[in-house]
Amino acid sequence: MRAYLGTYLILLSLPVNPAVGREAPVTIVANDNRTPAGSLRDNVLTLHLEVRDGILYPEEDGGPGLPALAFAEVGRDAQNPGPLIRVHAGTMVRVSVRNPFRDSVLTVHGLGDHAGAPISALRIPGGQTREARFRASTEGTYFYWASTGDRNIEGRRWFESQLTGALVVDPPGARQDDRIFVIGVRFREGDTTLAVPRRPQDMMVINGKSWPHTERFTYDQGDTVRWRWINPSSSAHPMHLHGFYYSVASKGTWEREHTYDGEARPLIVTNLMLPGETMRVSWIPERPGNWLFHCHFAFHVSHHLVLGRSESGAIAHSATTVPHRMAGLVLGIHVKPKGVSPAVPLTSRKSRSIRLLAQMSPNRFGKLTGFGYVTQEGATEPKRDSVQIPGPMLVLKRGEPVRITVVNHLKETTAVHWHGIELESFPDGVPGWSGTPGRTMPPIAPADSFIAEFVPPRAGTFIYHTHANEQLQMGAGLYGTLLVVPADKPYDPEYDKVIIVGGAGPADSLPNFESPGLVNGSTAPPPLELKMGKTYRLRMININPDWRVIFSITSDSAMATWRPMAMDGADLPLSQRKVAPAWLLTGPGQTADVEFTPAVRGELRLEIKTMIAGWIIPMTLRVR
Ligand SMILES: [Cu+2]
Repeated sequence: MRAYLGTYLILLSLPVNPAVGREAPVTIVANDNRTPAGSLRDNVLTLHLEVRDGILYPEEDGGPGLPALAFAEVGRDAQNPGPLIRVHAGTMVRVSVRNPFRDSVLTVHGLGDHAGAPISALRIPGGQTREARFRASTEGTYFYWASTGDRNIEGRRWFESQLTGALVVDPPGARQDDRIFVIGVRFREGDTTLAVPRRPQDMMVINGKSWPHTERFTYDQGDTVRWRWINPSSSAHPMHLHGFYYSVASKGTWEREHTYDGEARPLIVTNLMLPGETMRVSWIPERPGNWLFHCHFAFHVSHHLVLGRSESGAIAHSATTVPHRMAGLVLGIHVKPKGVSPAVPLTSRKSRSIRLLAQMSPNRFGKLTGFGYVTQEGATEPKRDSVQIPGPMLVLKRGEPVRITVVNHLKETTAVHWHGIELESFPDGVPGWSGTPGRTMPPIAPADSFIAEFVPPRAGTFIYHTHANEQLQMGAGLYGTLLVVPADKPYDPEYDKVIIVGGAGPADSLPNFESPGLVNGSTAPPPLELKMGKTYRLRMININPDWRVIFSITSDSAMATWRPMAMDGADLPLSQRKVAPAWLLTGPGQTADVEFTPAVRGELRLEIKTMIAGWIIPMTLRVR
């Protein structure tokens, strides 16, 4: 690995003499995965691939560039993601791969049939070509990927991080009218010991492009949208859709796939895609306007991913200098009106009014400022530095119109997203984006306010949170529980127990740009008093900016059980409400309701901990 890296660095930093047999870096073009590579004759796909040194252009074509390796079809441009392999089931596939690097072995994974047996890797010595031959028997969403150093998917960092391409096997004769998205992540640490110090530069792309340069999609209201998503990157990504639920038809990896049929298909607004995972989804844009599909890790949609920053490397938060903007893993969607949106049955003609203030509280996290919401009751405004972290729980009634006035008492612009609520585009909360042509939601300026009006159509556990400068604002406390209850079943604190996990400070000011965790606003939440034999509804929310979080309940001797009831605010079908071990992995932007009935007196441990090494916050369940 070291020998290879050394060669590679020299290659990129010096003019290359063609006489040594290696070529200068080429332009790597973004691949929208619409055109299958290779040639198909007599049910045989023939494809010749090679790996090249190149430069990625995640923003404008010809804009700031980053060196990386990429796959190319011989005789064509190098692409990121690599050339698309897409065939109907039953097709014979012959793929050759050339390794141009004399001093390293290239290992290519995933070029094989997906019937269940492990796919053997293609090991290609330096300067040589090898061929994989297989019949693609099993339909699904897969990918191929390569390493020059026998690294696994999570171990591929910067130079070989984009050595990946989609491999899709369609049912025989099926239309290919869906779209395929490959997520790319390239991490590169800074190095201050170099003669010319290098700043850290991370890149995150969808089909080779970073927001706002990702492809824009226009759909007709009511049409079904079909997507395949592939995450061959070294990171997890909780992928969140604004305004609508999506249905997951399959989940898989580069090697195999699991399909869900009928009501077993998860209906969710966020799916946590782990490194190496794939999914096939569909959704119906029922309401017109502008919407987003994006990763819910704050860093993965942050200004850190904008290339070509100022020479000082300074990153500003204040609206008076460089305003925050999104970058990275964001897709923009326009839905054209076509007919009428389905109306929510009203349970009340009158709007409920809420006044929600976004405020700051100095020295809330050590010397760092906390941001938080507070509601105004009556005519007197709360004190300017009074905040609640998490924000006050907003309890709305299904079918009752609500009119929420958001007042900005911060020193920078903000906006509130009503996460999981099926609402109109304008109040959805993405500043400068939400809305329809001619009526776009503005950022809420300091001292200004914005009125969000909607009718929640579904009872469940939702979230409200800032959708501006999330690393700072959400990490520092601008999030809260949004509970929608049926008109005839009010919130019952004796039954409904909310466990909300948020950030513990502004991520940009913390080590690794990571905000640790708080559970119900605390690192040491008080015990929950429960009665033996009584059934409770635990409403678990992960709205931490950075961490995958596991919720579990254990006694001294064993893991407890619970009954899953809802995901992301949508009730599970009866067939899915089966008693299961009390263990749940969540990504930011996910909520889960379970019913829990303590069977014996004593103490149980509800543990909230990060999936990878990070932090643990236990909560005692005291059963009497
Ligand atoms: Cu992400």
